[in-house]
Amino acid sequence: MYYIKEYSYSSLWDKTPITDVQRRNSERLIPEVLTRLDHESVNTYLNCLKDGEEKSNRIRLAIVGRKNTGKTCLTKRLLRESVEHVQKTNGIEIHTLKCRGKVDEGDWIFHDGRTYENEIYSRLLKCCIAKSKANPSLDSNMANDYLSSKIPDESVSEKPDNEFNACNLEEQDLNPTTFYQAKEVPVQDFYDLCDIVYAEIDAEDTAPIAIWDFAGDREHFNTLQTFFGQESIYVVVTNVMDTIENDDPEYGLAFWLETIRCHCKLPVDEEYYNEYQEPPVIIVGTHKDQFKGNNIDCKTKFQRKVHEIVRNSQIRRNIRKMYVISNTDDTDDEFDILRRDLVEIAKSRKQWNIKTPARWIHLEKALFENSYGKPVVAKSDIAEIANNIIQPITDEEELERFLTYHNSIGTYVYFSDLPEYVVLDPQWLESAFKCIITDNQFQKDLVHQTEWEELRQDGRLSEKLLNEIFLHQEDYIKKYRAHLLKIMEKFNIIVRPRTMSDCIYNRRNHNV
Ligand SMILES: Nc1nc2c(ncn2[C@@H]2O[C@H](COP(=O)(O)OP(=O)(O)OP(=O)(O)O)[C@@H](O)[C@H]2O)c(=O)[nH]1
Ligand SMILES: [Mg+2]
Repeated sequence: MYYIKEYSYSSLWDKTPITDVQRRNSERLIPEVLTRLDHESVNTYLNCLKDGEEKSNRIRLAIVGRKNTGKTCLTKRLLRESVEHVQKTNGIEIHTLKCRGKVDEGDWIFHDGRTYENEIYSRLLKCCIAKSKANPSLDSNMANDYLSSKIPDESVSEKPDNEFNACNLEEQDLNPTTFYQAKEVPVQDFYDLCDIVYAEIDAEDTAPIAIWDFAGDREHFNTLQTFFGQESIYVVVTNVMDTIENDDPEYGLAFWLETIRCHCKLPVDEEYYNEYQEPPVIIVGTHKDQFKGNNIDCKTKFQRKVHEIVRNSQIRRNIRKMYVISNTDDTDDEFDILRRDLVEIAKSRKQWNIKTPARWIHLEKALFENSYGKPVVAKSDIAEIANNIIQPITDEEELERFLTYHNSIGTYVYFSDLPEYVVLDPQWLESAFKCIITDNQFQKDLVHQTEWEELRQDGRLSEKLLNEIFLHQEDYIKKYRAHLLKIMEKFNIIVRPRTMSDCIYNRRNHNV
């Protein structure tokens, strides 16, 4: 490893637009110790990674309900996007990094083009600010300990590759005394801090909002349940007119509420003591513009009908609020009410303000940088990456907690009982499911007509047909075939009969 001497900072510093940092500093967002970008700044950063914490306030909205009810339109209205030319959703559309909720007032802030990388830097910067404010006089002993632990073993003569050679940085002095006196710090940490100090941060406390817009078609229903979880706030969308006149008992509002209840059931004791049950559910009746009568009438009739539907179900304790809206006619003010309420609901939850280690953000950053866009990574590779970050995570249990937590908030898909792989991109998993569970893909293939017929008629998915389906997939789906099938079995999307080894049954007994 190579190290950078303190005086080298200034030459790098000259190349960067210092005025930006000074401006932010004058706004008192970033403590001076960080903006100096010197030895102490790096130490603050390292201390932050060692024992800093992040308030993990993330709001995840799951927009569900039967098809054509206006889920995508609602998503777009919430995001202040146009509802013209809205297309039927095919699977799930995940909207992240587009908006945040102000913690105090509940108003939403909209971002234009913030990347995942910017977001990670911004989160790290917030942790560093919190850390340096909590501990203005830096603990130099801790910093020295850290630096000593980074001094390379003198017995190792071969120097590893250095990606920063091009910057003409000084090579390390192997004498530990000179090393500390020269106040050297590892070059990577310094570059990390440069990126972080320039990150955008909100002046107020905000929480990122992710919106998952689900397809309402029956064909997608089996696979989409895989993405239901306790952490989401469920927004169940229904057409006001259909609900008031005759809620479809098979696939209408009652069906969706019952699905949420089944998937997200809490242990009995928690249910018993809480007035409200988790997860929160709000019901949004759309197409208010088609109701013949005034708004109050529409609301009253809708609420009465919903009460009737949930009267005998436990789900009534999950329902926090009901709204009637028009995606086409209402002004943005109507949606502002909904936006603020959603932040309020998020704030009322038990998991609001829980803290996670700042080093977890660094691992997220490392996974992003090391996966090169791969949607799936073996858990063993993740363990390796976690072992090699600035503040390594070597404890298997901590890595497990990191992955389980990120599964729960929807960053990655990871199941402890299928621990081989981690899906870094949930949208990829949903696309991969579609290669099997889809209405009309591949069905023109006459070669396997008999197998397709069997699948349509009695849900039998032969190994031969499965091979054919995967043959047409991209390498990244082919490669993880076994893992994909295991996930589908876990969620009963497909069932392998015990008595037959040569076939897999799809649970659905009609078209896939
Ligand atoms: N008049 C009126 N039309 C609406 C309203 N909301 C949605 N629509 C229309 O209903 C149709 C379906 O809207 P989407 O938002 O695509 O419905 P969806 O629930 O996302 O449908 P799937 O993706 O198939 O599940 C579109 O033609 C919209 O323009 C509303 O409040 N009033
Ligand atoms: Mg849609």
